[in-house]
Amino acid sequence: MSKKTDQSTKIGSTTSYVCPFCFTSIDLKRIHYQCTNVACAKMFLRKLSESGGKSEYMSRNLDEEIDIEGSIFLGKDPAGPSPVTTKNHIIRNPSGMCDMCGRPAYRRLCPCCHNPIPQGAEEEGSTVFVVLGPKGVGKSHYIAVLINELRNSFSPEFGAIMSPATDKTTLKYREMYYKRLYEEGRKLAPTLSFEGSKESREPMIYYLRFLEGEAPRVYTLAFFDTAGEDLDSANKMMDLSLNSFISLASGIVFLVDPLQVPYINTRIRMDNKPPQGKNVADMLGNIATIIRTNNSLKPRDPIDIPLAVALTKSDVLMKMPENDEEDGILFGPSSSLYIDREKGKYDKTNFDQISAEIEEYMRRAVSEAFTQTVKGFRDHSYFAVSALGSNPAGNTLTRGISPMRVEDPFIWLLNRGGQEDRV
Ligand SMILES: Nc1nc2c(ncn2[C@@H]2O[C@H](COP(=O)(O)OP(=O)(O)OP(=O)(O)O)[C@@H](O)[C@H]2O)c(=O)[nH]1
Ligand SMILES: [Mg+2]
Ligand SMILES: [Zn+2]
Ligand SMILES: [Zn+2]
Repeated sequence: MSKKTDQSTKIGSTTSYVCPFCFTSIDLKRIHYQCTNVACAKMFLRKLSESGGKSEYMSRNLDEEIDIEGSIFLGKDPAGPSPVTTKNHIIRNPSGMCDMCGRPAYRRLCPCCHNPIPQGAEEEGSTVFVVLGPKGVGKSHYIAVLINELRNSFSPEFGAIMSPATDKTTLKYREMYYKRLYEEGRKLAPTLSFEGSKESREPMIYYLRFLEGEAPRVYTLAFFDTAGEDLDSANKMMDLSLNSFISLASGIVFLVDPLQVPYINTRIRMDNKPPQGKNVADMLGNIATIIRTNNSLKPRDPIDIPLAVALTKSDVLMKMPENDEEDGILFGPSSSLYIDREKGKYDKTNFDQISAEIEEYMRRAVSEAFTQTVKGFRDHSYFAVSALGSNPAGNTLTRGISPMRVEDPFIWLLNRGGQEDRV
């Protein structure tokens, strides 16, 4: 798992690093720093006021300087009433020496958004996973449940520890996902469009530390939840600058909702059936076009970003058929989905078996055009997951949350790049 794909080797090599917060590819030799000595911000502000006049860094508080880059990143006016401020002096000099106390500063910041750059960025780069798919496919529930599973089930299984990178991630996950789903037992609301909420642009970032082996490895994982309507057309994705994070991703999870697929929708018998959705081949085609444009590839060139295609809500496909028509779209008892993966390792055989079955299923039920578009991604695999484990009736999750195989695409993505059996 320590080896990256071609794509991420390029972006995670010794001097360039993709900031998982703002998706800028930055040169690690030209970054900003922050001094942990709180006397330095005070000294900086005192010097500014002694030299007379007003400075763009002076806030209302005498011990806090204005973080101009951080303010702009969060859509706040640095000269306005509520800019982002900090008690820790920011050093915009790539030497990393504090211009106040003269000592080296160890806290490294992205020069664009002033979020932290972790230790190990040189070696491991950042691993940005984006979860994409049309409206209502189940992206938010999948991300919410995946994070919980990775922390509480995957990590102990694989000898890892997953921790949030910043307090904002802790807060965002808790307030926007965990509380509602796991404490209140309610479904999540549809995600707001990027257009409206700039704060939603920030992904949730976690550090995943593998403790076993000769050298501990640390991965920076960014989970990015998009609103389905923002992915409707290539133009819209460009307008909202979604193209940069998609094109710089180390892995894409593309979700397909079986209930929105016309062939399945018309045959399945169930309550609370959602309406049929748009053509998923078109949406994945748009994503492929955006990546090729952004990464200067020709229209038929293979894409190097690994693609995991996952069928969501598979709980609804794992019931007893009520008639022959249903029988043709459900996963019977001989399905490979019922075979457990071997724990604590990358079970390639199990994943290959599932991938072959789901690919054939999608070719039949979705379209040949879809499986062809998937082939445009050099490294791809198919999965079937369920975040909730059952179909919710109404807004409350009366049957609780019992996820199925949510971690599979993630285990596969972590094992891209040639070295198998790493997690
Ligand atoms: N049966 C079943 N239904 C699910 C599952 N996950 C989500 N759903 C249903 O699908 C609906 C949409 O899920 P979301 O996670 O909000 O979908 P989304 O892709 O984030 O949608 P947007 O944010 O609007 O783009 C939910 O309200 C649930 O009713 C699952 O694992 N099983
Ligand atoms: Mg959502
Ligand atoms: Zn940044
Ligand atoms: Zn200092």
